[in-house]
Amino acid sequence: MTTTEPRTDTDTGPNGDGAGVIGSRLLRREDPALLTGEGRYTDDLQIPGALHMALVRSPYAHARITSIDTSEAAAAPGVRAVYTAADLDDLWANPMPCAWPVTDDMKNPAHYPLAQDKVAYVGDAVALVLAESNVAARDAVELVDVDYEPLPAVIDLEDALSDRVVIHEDLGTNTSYTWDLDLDEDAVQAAFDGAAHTVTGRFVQQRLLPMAMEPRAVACVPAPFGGGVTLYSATQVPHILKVMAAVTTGISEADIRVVAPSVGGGFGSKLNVYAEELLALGLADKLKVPVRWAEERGENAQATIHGRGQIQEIDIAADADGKVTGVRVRLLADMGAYLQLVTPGIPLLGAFLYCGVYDVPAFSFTCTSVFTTMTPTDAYRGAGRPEATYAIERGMDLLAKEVGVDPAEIRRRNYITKDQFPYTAVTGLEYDSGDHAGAATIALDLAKYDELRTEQKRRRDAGETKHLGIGMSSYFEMCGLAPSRVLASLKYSAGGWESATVRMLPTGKVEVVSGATPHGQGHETCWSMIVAERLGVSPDDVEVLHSDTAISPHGMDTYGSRSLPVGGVAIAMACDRVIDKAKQIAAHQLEASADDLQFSGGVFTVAGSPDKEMPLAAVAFEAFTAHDLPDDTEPSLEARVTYDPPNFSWPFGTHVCVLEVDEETGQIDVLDYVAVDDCGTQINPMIVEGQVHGGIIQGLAQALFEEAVFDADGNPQAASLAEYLVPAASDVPTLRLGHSVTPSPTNPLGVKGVGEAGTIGAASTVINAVVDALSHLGVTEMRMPASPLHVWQAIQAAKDGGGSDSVTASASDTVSADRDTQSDTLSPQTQPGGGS
Ligand code: MCN
Repeated sequence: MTTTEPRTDTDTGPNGDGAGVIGSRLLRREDPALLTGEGRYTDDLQIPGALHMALVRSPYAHARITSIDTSEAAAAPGVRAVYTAADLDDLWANPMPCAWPVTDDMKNPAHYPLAQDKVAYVGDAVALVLAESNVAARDAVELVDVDYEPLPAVIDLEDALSDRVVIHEDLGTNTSYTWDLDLDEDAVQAAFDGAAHTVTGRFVQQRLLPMAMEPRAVACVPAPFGGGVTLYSATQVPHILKVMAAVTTGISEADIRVVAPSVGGGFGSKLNVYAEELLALGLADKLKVPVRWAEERGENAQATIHGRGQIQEIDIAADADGKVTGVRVRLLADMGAYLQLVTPGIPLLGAFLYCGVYDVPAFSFTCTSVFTTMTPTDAYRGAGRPEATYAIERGMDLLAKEVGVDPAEIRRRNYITKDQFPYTAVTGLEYDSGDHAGAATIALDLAKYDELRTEQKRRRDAGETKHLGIGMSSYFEMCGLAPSRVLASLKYSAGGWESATVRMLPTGKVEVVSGATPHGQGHETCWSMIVAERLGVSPDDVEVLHSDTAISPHGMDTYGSRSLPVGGVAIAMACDRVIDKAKQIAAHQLEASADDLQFSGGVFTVAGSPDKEMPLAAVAFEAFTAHDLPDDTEPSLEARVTYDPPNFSWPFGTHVCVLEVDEETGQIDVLDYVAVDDCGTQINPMIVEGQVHGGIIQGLAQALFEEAVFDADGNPQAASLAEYLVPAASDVPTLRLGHSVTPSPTNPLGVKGVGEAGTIGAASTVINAVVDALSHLGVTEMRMPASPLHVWQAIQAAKDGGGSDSVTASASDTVSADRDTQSDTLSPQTQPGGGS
């Protein structure tokens, strides 16, 4: 099925008997509570007697701690205790976890929740206060007297690589690892030797601040009489957190219960194990008193992980027709000061996508990662894949220019064709299904591409100074983040499976326990729809339980757009097992052979005996009373499935952005944005569209607005929402969505994930449009964010004859913005759309 127009909300809903629920636009059952302020977030929990924790954070990017005097803070009103690292040695069985040692010789500095002798970024915690109120704790932080011996900051990746200043002296170097995709380098060399065309791009993925609506929060409550500790956290990963907290603190895993109450977004940043979680847990357990902490927005900017942070170099070789024959990629990745949970693995997640959606026969990839004196980086929506897509999609535009064909045409010549699927890529991964040319055609038609090119020419011929730019990108998402064996080959420490239990209750209602952990994605709605469709019940009769390790003990949580293609599929499989067992019970009750039973609309019927039928609800009641079950049948009707998928799933699509650039001011106006995404079978198209909307805005934000700027001393320059420009609704265009549906052949629902798709496609689409708008002026590159100042600088450089390459972002551009850049970043009114 292919739709060329955005869907409307008038599509049919569920028909009441289960069939047709999947694919309907059921309103999200989560929303009434969230929209009326009834969400129960960690910081909303009423916990009598809890002590409030506040952290003393380093104002230096790099310094030796020479002394800490806590006496004045300890004597302040309401303060119960002040601790430094030395006071808390006995809380830790191990340093903070990094679960992705990507190479055997990867360098990983010991990282403890409080810095011991040195600080390595602004915001690194050196001491903590426990007090009777949050205000008392935060006031007392000001009274802790820390003496530092400042050391030089390292904020430029190439400077870091040179080891001019070694941040973790015991490691002897700032390089954490070099990782290669071990492919046929000779084939790559041959491709470049024989190429009719080659292009090279050098791109900077600036650091971004994840800005969830709810900052992080944690509350730890010890049970009386030694019954363990409950750790409430605004986390995406309660199950992973539980294991890692046990490993770090040495508290028995059986004594830790982790609950993620309502979580106000995460975008990857809450896929982590943070110092504050471990400190609150360790102290609550030690002192036998509840301990809580809630992050302030400024702390969010400093102490929650940052996203992106890479310098990319990509070379593309092509034959005379522009058919790509080889791709070579070199990455320099910014780890920040320490390795957090999956920091080192993020560039690897992109490694497999630098050939994009194209049929590329030769590929090489190498990544070197370095420590810097900035906040650690880690997963941020897309995690490696938006970066990879950016490089290849900017590269394809460069190639189009080099070959002298339209950007849409160069892509058409290179797409993996529909009949090549399943397609084994040069990396060895198998792409399940796709129709890239089809998605591109829908997108270009929706955008009215040919008419836009005519209008662009008209403006140029007329000498107008508001230039029209048309950009496109095609992408793969690579989601699911499984199977476990592939993760093992990448040295990821965990598996890629997901767990689900489906339980029929005596009244015919259904209880589902999911290991996935929603934080805005609408899982409760979608899981109820899958169960309704499978079991023939109403979605309203399905209760979904999740995000509490006492209720859902098994799980791998939510990230990597995995919840549906892994967790949702596990639910469907568990439903099927419930039906299998129910069939035996129904056959017994109906005195028929199970082979003669059919199940449809929630009712078992006997072939050839129209009067014999038994609803699933009645079977559930029989399974509960157990008065008359077949021999050797256990009472109860439930099934648990742990599903480890055989492959990643490969959603894909094409985005088109149309914008106007004012040559005189550098101001950009986005006029139109079209996205065609294909995530296989859509469980709930309205939720899919919401995911795509949010994802696109995050990619567009990277392209036009956001940058975590640091000065030369490593001081963050954009640490609040007044300085860090998250786009407001008024800054973004209406998004026009189309879609195609190419089911995945590797799972019974035919689904692929969608949570990151929008972000993966958007930044390159927007920047391609900006460069396209200005290409006739000689602009060939544009650093992100394409703020009015950066755009204006690129135009001036091109006019001066230097080509815009002279203002192409370099490592130092990203991390040590000069005064002009800073003031640009700091002035909302200079931003596209006026900022907000
Ligand atoms: N869905 C569907 N049909 C499909 C694909 C997905 O109906 N073919 C639905 C799913 O059932 C689910 C939602 O779309 O309700 C997203 O599904 P999926 O792609 O499996 O992604 P996850 O649920 O695993 O969510 C993770 C993904 C990631 S990695 C980030 S980052 C992200 C995102 O989701 N962060 C988010 N979306 C977010 N949305 C909100 N509101 N907040 C965040 O922090």
